[in-house]
Amino acid sequence: MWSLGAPGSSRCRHADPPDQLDEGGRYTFVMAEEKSIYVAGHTGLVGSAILRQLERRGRTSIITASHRELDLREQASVWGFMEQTRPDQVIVTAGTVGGIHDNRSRPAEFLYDNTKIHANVIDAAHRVGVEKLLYLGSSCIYPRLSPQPIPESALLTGPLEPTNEAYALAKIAGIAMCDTYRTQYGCNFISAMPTNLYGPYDRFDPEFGHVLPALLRKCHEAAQRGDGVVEVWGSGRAIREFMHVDDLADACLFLLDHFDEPGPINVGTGVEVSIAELATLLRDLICPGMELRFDPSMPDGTPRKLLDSSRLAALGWTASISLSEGIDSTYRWFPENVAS
Ligand code: GFB
Repeated sequence: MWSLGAPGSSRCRHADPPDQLDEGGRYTFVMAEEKSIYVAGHTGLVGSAILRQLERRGRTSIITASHRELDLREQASVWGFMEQTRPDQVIVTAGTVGGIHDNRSRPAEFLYDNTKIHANVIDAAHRVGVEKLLYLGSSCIYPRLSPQPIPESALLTGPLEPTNEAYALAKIAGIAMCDTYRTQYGCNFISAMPTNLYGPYDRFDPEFGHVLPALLRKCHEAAQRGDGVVEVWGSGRAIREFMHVDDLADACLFLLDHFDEPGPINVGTGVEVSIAELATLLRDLICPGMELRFDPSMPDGTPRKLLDSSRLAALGWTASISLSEGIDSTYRWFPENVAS
């Protein structure tokens, strides 16, 4: 069955604390109906971080469904689920995701799964009258050679990066769905474009994960083996901007409250590093002294990808977790939760 509420609780409403006196000098309670929220993709890197943020803020009316309970690619199942649960708000984090090698190995699945999931969830949200929906895209929606930092206005102004074109096309279709449902039906559906993410519940897979979790694992295994070499793909010159997923989750809840416009809004840190610098940071923390060996037969992907997040900053939100802090806490989380 679907899960309606925080673990162990049923879907519930809560009251604000006493905040005024009645005529007889007694406190009265102003009942504030808590909005229910469906987090699509709650077991993944982003979805699980959003659940943690919601719970931290005392939200209890949280709706989730595991992949086994609900295949979001199945339209009828998604309609049935939305009819039954009728959330007030939805955050769409679900999808087929992976690093550069996974993207170029399974482009058909990346395009098919993601277009179906996004279309089904967004359309069903409209049908049951969801008040607010936040759709999460990716910085790879922008053209390969965008101006840096990349403004939201760069969307659809040039060719995409070939290694993640299928994923980017699905994500662009998701943004267009939010915008067309807003135009035609008046839905308050918004889209946020996060930069490269990392943190707990990432995919720490050396072959199919994104660079940060993949290299973290490779460094960890090199330290355990003690053989002295960590393989780094590409030239090491590609430049990326990394954000800890807890910062992204905080930004998502901020946007739910403060952003109501069409088109994407960027969510980045403004700080960029080369892949060689990232590999060095990880090596020095996890397996100091070991050799980083670059493999130029693997692709670099987009040469540089730094988001212009000034619109978000103007609304009042900026990231707070530095890359070294974020890597440190992720590596403290990793051994108990993944490596074992
Ligand atoms: O994170 P990543 O896989 O994806 O790779 P993108 C980033 C850079 O790290 C590339 C290099 O230049 C890789 O060649 N790299 C070095 C490695 N060593 C490794 C390694 O061991 N594993 C991996 N994966 N990379 C993604 C898209 O692009 O961006 C996704 O593929 C998504 O779809 C995400 O949009 C935001 O940053 O190139």
